[in-house]
Amino acid sequence: MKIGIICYPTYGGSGVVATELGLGLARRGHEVHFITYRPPVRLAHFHQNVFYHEVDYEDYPLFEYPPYETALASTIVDVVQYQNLDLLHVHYAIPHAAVAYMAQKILLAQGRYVPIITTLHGTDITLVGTHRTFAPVVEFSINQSDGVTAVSQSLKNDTLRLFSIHRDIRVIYNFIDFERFRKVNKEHFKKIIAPEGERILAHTSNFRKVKRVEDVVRIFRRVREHVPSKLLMIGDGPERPNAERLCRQMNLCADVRFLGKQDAIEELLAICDLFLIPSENESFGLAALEAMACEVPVISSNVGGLPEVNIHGVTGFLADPGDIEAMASYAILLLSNEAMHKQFREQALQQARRFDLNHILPEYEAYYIETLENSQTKR
Ligand code: GMT
Repeated sequence: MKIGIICYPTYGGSGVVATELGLGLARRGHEVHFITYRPPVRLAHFHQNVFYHEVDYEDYPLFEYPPYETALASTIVDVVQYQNLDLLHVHYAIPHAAVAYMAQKILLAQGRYVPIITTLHGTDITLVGTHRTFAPVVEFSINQSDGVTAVSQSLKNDTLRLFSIHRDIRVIYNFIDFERFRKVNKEHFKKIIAPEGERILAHTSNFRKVKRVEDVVRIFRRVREHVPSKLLMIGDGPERPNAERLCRQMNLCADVRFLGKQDAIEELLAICDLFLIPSENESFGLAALEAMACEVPVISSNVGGLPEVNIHGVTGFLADPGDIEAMASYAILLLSNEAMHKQFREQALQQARRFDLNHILPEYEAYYIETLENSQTKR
């Protein structure tokens, strides 16, 4: 198949999933065309069967708001025509589903039908998508897509609850590439971060409000009172200055490292003992899955799709968002009991295996074929 992938090229989870999916499909012999405004972050190397098309944008002094959607639609039309694509797979509904719909209609006027699959990722539904400035467009473009997937059962339920949807939504879970995410020996590195054998806790995110990053710092303070430990804060975003300020106020700076955006997350996870993800909302929690694949148990909130990934009392523990005391107590319990910690590490890996790329990728392939077949009549 010749597949066009439209996504955000940044460090956000949807862009990561889209890129890893494209690379996986290319390895299985499909021709994959990324259409984005910048090369996706995880598309760092040359890959056979993978092509990159930058959105062709022309600015003009009249435009107070750049008409990026128009430029993206025009680029999609051009790539579909020139590369003869079979299918468009758009990640994150805003604005990609609506833009793809526009491109589809332009192409149809030229006598060509290209089916669209929209993958819903999270905040496009649960947070931004429901705002009045987006909701009618999100709802319409989901209903108009030829296929729609959600990355968890919880996100599917949220979509059906928040919007008036009269079509099926397929749950296809996010996945993990075990070639990359697995525990490797980085003892020398561990000694630098935790020279006295302290426990290492980690958090990775894009530091937005929804991640409750300050809770991570507060949980860590409680843990550190009982267990000698260090905290790695990986990623960047609007809440980072607040989290750093809180560390100063709490006199934690000697034990907390803000590492900014990192490409080799798996090397950092390799030295970690516990992962914290206390989000207000989380449709899936890819960051938690990446940790579990590296044998790191997870303390998370119990919202959205997190309970589908992190199993309470098995791969880690869950608590209500904002319940810092409970999360800290669970962390202390796990870090103070060597046998339990070892068992949770093993169980985290077992659970992560359910989301192996090699299981999930064929689900996407099958869904592509099904969608192509169902859209035959529209051609
Ligand atoms: O909101 C984010 O943190 C980024 C966002 C995205 O779409 O870029 O992530 C969402 O999609 C990820 C990949 O499917 C999921 O693993 C995240 O749970 C989800 N984030 C939220 O729901 C907050």
